[in-house]
Amino acid sequence: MNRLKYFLGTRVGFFSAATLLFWLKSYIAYQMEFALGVTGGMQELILFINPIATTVILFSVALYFKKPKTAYSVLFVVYFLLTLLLYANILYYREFSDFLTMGTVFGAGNVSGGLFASTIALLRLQDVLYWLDFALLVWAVTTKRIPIDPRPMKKRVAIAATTLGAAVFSANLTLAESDRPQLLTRTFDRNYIVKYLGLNFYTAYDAYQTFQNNQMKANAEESDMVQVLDYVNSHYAEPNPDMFGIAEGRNVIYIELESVQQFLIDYKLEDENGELHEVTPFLNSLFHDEASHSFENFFHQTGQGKTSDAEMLVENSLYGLPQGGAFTQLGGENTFHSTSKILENEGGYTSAVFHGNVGSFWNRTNTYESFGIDYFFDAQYYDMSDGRTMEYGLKDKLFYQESAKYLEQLPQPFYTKFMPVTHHFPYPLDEANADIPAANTSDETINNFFVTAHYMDEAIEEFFTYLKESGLYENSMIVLYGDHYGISNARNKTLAPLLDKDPETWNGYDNTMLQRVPLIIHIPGVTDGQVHETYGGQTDVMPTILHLLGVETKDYILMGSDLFSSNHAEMVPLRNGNVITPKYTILGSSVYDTDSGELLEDISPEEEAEIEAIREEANKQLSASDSVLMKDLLRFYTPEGLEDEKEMDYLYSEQLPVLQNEENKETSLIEQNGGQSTADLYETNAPELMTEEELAELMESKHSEESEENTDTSQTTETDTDDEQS
Ligand code: GP9
Ligand code: MN
Repeated sequence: MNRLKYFLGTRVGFFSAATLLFWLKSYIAYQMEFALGVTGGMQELILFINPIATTVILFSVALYFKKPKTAYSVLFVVYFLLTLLLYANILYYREFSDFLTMGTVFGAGNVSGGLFASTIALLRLQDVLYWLDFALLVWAVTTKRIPIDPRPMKKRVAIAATTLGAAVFSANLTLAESDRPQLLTRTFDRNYIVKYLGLNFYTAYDAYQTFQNNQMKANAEESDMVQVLDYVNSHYAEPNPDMFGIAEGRNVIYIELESVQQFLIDYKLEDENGELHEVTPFLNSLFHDEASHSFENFFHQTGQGKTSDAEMLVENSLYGLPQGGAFTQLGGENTFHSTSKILENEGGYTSAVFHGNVGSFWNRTNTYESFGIDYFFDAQYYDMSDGRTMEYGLKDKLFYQESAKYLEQLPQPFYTKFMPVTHHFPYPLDEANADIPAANTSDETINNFFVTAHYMDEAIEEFFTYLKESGLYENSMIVLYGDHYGISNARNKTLAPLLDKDPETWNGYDNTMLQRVPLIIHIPGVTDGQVHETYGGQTDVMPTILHLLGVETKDYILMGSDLFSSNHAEMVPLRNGNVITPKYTILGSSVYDTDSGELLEDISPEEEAEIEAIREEANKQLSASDSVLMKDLLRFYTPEGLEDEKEMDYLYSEQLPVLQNEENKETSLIEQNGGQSTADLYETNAPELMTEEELAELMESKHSEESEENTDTSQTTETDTDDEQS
């Protein structure tokens, strides 16, 4: 005991103890918090030793300081910063199953608003343990339980410690390279870097890569565009003559289905009494409507940019970046050939986005300007007062309702996008708005997911009713798409039983299949709509929609192709490099049969060649897209349709006066309506707009429904109806 105390009282001793503590803490976090996919003894060993090298190197910095107090303080600062890095990654990983990148961190200033609320939901009591060691060390030293070693440190001891760290690192790297060749040169998965070389190394490497990206843009040349053009031309799919132009001249209304996955379509949630609740009845009816072309094998292709990646994919047919958000990293600076610009130039469209959250979120204000979006109605245009908002912004029913007064002002034809936010992690909903019971799993996020999805569905139905009442409906094409998963992979095993799947056998294939999101192209008046089995992804939306509007796409730099074209390639690359075709689901080196979900083990040489060709094609597409964005290549290429592009001269504030001055303002709904607003045609049952008595009545009826459900289900509902009426 005395010996230990003596040892800890020396600088080397204290330094070693700190290293040991931080090493163990990192290892515990690896095991408890991250799904690193460790297989085999070698990987286990590498994982165990990988925190040592960087910890020793970084802590050794403290040893170079001669003054005792400074040396200990520097050690504490380094210890604190590394703990902060670890803990921030733990929180981020809990929701995103991924590590922080420079992109996400530096984008964080822009991604303000709701993130704070989400973070709170990710905190756990046991997290105190991640800070306990640090607190203990500081306490021991400040209370002199461990004395500060006053003897000056020899420089060669410090050098020896750094060298030791470096030696351990090269051993670590050698082991890693032998297990996973070209670890650092290939496009990798962030999980791999952490698994093999640790979180600290990963962070430094990521910073280095970010720096390189910046260099890349500076060095790009016009000739880089030639390669991209070659790929795009080879990939182009002619429009289907039966579909080309069927929606020509119509208004376009996009509705982003926040966090909606395809499994919600037609899903019925069973409550405790065995009663079934249709979660999204309106979307279901729309999905199967004769006026809808719907896609059941449609995948999101987003990366870390989530909703904003989906916007990039759908409106520019370009992928988000391999790391970070494209909106936040380059949305403000790059040149884009977006759908809004093309439609403005080729069809005289006015474009607008409606979103009940701050415009700085995902750097939207700047990015939309680059996209040439004429109007952006963000939080400043809505009543965001207490009780009307949730984590990420205005509640859906209020959002659509309040949007009507802006929508009717837009000159037609317009190209618009509505982005509701209520159905977003962590899916909190006030009782007054909850119309179906929550699911009953061990995970609150999953349970409430269904409740907010139902609310989102009701809100969309109300919006449709308004579109019909106001007369906008008949002359519009309404496109609904899921932006990305709402239940993260980390939660899927808990979700599995609700999908009649076995959590025990749940694997990467199952996770991938859950990346399906709905795509519904609703064209009022069409009667031969159907549910298409065609495989596609978000890159395919832009060429599909432009062709429906009668706009040729040959000259545009699009990564996807028209879903209705007979030449459409049914190959869906995901952002992480995995690929799905109707035949194969290729996840890294594992290949599954897409239909049966079976892992293919005896692959013939012919099949191998076929699979390799798919991989290559997907890679080509992703790198073509990456080079367009990272090198900002569209600045070197102006397609014919975009020659007379207009410059925007204002930034989304004071938009109403600008709207009043539009040259073609007589085409707006309100003008067509003789200056009479249609906003009061909007009907909503949003509880936030009820009188106190109405609200009390609503709550009472909810409670009586609940208690009825919990007691005898055979009771008639007549008494309840009476109660409602009284
Ligand atoms: C917030 C909304 C949500 O404005 O777009 O973004 P997400 O977290 O889903 O990317
Ligand atoms: Mn989203």
